[in-house]
Amino acid sequence: MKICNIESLRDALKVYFIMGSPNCKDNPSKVLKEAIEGGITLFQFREKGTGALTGDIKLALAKELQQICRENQIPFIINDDIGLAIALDADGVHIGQEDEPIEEVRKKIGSDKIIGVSVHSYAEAITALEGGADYFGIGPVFPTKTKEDAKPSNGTKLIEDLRDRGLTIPIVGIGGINAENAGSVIQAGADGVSVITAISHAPSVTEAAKALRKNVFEK
Ligand code: TZP
Ligand code: MG
Repeated sequence: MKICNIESLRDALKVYFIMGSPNCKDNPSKVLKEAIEGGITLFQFREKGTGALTGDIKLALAKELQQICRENQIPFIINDDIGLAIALDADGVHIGQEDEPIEEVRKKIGSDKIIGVSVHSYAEAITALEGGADYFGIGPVFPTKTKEDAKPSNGTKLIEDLRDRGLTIPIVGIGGINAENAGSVIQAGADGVSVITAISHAPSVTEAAKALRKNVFEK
């Protein structure tokens, strides 16, 4: 689904579901369909961690999940793997500080694609902004066990700081976010919340997505 302007991107980021096969207790396609039924607004394919698929099997899963997103008009973003994003004509990529510089990524994927960047400081935010980032991912807001090399959690401080300094770029919080604490992330100035386990490990994926959505939209 093509996102044409900053306000439609801001809306699409509200209930941002991230996963790959290592995060799923059930078949990833089933999990994604259930999450869509619960009202997620964007999906990021992040095939990382113990047991992550590679090569052709990763490609096949990415295609399958992208097709589900297409059928439901959900933007499909790929974590880190720029080559895969180009091969699949994904809607965008999400990169971290350890990935290729944003200027290089932009050259490769083109001006009409979304680039999200993980930032952990004001300085990183400015560099990403100058490089043409479309949105920031900020976290871990709360403690998380999902990302092996995650930095210590830092609450909503940086989100508030960037807003206080006048940055209007779309922002999503990440890390340990669930339906109970999502409202505080939005109140701090984020446009949306991105979650892995709060949805993928929930007893009911659909209900978890619904609860998250409710708390984001109510703030
Ligand atoms: N980046 C910072 S924290 C994190 C990532 C990818 C993991 C978020 O996972 P969860 O399960 O929602 O805490
Ligand atoms: Mg990365």
